[in-house]
Amino acid sequence: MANSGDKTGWLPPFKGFCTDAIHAGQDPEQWKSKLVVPAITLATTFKQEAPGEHSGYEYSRSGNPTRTCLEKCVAAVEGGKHGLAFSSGLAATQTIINLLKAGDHVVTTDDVYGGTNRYFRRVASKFNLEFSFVDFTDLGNVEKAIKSNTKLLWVETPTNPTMKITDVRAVSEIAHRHEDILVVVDNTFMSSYFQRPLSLGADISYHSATKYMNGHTDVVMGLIIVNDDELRDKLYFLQYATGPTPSPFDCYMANRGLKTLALRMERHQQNAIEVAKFLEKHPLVEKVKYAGLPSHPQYEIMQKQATGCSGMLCFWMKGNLQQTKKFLSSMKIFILAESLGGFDSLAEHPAIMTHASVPPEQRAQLGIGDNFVRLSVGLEDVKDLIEDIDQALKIAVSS
Ligand code: P1T
Repeated sequence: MANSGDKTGWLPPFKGFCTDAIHAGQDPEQWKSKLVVPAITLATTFKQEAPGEHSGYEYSRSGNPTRTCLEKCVAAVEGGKHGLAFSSGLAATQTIINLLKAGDHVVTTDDVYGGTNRYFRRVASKFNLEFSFVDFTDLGNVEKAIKSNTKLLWVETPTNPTMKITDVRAVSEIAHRHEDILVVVDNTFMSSYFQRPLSLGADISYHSATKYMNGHTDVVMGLIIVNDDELRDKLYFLQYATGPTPSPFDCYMANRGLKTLALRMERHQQNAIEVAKFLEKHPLVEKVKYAGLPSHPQYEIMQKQATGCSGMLCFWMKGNLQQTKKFLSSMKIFILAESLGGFDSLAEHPAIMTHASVPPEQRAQLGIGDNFVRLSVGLEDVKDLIEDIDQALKIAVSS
């Protein structure tokens, strides 16, 4: 992934992943006082020498030095040209959807994050945008769903919460047979470390950086990475014109989180494999889905397009709603909470929590039922995590 060298300092250098995560966009020479870590630039506005003559920064909605450091670093670790940071994942979603116009059609993975589903169905559709929710594991469904007004394919892979995998190369190839269909990949569950959708043919890579990219359960943020200059300019214009920008403090925190992304992801994966294998053998567990194990139905695709797998997994308990609730509230290390991708292990009940807004019939079709649990395996000692799950399962079934 070589690049010819960029004199403006905007393009990332594309060195090794950890080198980029630590150095891209962070050059001390950009600061008068040669700062080794970026300043948190709180100023909302910047002095101009004469009207229209400025340092490159005018007003913090249109650009902020701390945000620039993060955006350069994000572009580098994702192997892309341009990064854009937003005040939440959904703010980034909204900005992408704002590329469209009334009458346009979007084909989306059926099993997307509940908030994405809600935004598509209950907000964006009010503006006469049309959404088709289809199962992308069957490429025939994608081909069939494309119509003359289709302008965007929204791919979440792995999906939240049932961990379905989409073949990003194949879907991009189908979309790009049409002149004007963009492919967006929600890369939240994988992070830039394990999956780089732009290199697989997607047009836009997207993250809820609230999760792995920041990784410390203390920032809500969205990220978009693109290679195409024109697309970057359109997204930047929408960001500037509608205002969903992150605070300089959050940019500082997310930029700092990226420094350890590789180390964190390796450990998330290592722990999750152990937890998934333990659950697979557990007599109180009906089924486990972890995309890094051969038992996953799309394991082969995962092997082709990703270099590893994160800490996300889901399973179906042998039990009813009461027992599943009991399991979740009996854990002592896993915290019962929404969100994922932080250092701390979290567990949740998607049907009641993150995916409550998905229509019940769609939830039932996807398998998001009473006994369905999602885990975000964190960075603790895996032995403790396994013991925690085991004791909670035993309490639950005896309740
Ligand atoms: O929460 P926010 O930063 O706005 O990101 C939305 C979002 C987008 N895409 C995926 C795959 C997500 O998982 C999320 C947020 N998800 C949760 C809060 C959750 O617990 O699943």
